[in-house]
Amino acid sequence: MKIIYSEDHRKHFAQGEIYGGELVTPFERPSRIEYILRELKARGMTDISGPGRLDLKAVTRIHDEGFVEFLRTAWKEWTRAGYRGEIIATAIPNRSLQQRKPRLIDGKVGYYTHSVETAITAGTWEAACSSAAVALTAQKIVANGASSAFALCRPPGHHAHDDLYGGYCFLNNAAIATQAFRDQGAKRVAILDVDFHHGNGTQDIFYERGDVLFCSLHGAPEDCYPHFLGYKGEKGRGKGAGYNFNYPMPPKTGFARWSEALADALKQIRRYKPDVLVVSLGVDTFKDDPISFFRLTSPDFTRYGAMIAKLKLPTLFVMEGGYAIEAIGVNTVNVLEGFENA
Ligand code: SP5
Ligand code: ZN
Repeated sequence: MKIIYSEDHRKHFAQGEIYGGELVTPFERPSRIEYILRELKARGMTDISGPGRLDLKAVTRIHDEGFVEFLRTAWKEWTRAGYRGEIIATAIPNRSLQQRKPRLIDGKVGYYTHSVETAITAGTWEAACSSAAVALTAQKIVANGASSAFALCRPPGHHAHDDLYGGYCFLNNAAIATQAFRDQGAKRVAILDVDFHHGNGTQDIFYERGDVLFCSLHGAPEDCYPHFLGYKGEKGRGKGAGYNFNYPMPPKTGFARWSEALADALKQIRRYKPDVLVVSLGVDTFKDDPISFFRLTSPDFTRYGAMIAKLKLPTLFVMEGGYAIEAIGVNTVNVLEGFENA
């Protein structure tokens, strides 16, 4: 399996994440990628190359132009305002407030985010662009006929909406790659999101579209982030009605229940007859993940990689979350090996 990776992910390294009222070292940190790379190499998956140049047009097929311009210029405006810390939203236009983009940078930050744990730093834009480029380069490999490819993206993407960042995500890499498949001739694309968290951004982006099927397995919104989307009853709207499947599950869910949900999602995907599959691959379903509550073990990741392979679809894996750093490499590569060896 070809693997695409860019060193530029390191340009995004926030010093602080708001967690339990404290500023802590972010769970989503550069070393995550180093652990995955090390494990890939240890297992002989060494067909690793860098991304091509990012075509911003592929990004604005999914994201709002004002949002992209905000991400590009936010750090400059923030420092020009005299601030010395990282960019963290304070006021957000919640219920009953105007949805209008203000002039002041502080207002723009709130306007374009949904979660304040995620800080923007000097290098965030460049890192987010490199992550999207990684996804698009791997996408092209699959579009050109490879049976699979792995986009080792960082920062992750599935919490990013067309005009909102948050949940450690800025550009929605999986959505951008999905749209690229469509623009290059795929009639239907299925997205399987196995990250512990609901893929709220991806769901919202494709919610009214019938040409993209979205299935997400995740912690129930009653009990965890992103709190405000991911219920079972969200089934799509308009042309998208019937093309959105959520599988929210409670604390302590282990592989028995989780894999039943996966089997159902795979059934929906098979029924949809997509030309290609995009997997939003987060391994924060692991039992020791510090911010999640599922109970998957390392061998379970191999097992479900093999289940996904049974679809026999061209498959693009896009890296999302996973914060049990010492195990992130083993768990991620287990999925890829389980898929390849099936
Ligand atoms: C890509 C991805 O996995 N993003 C996750 C973003 C989660 N951000 C909020 C973290 C809050 C964690 N709260 C855990 C409570 C445990 N007591
Ligand atoms: Zn996650």
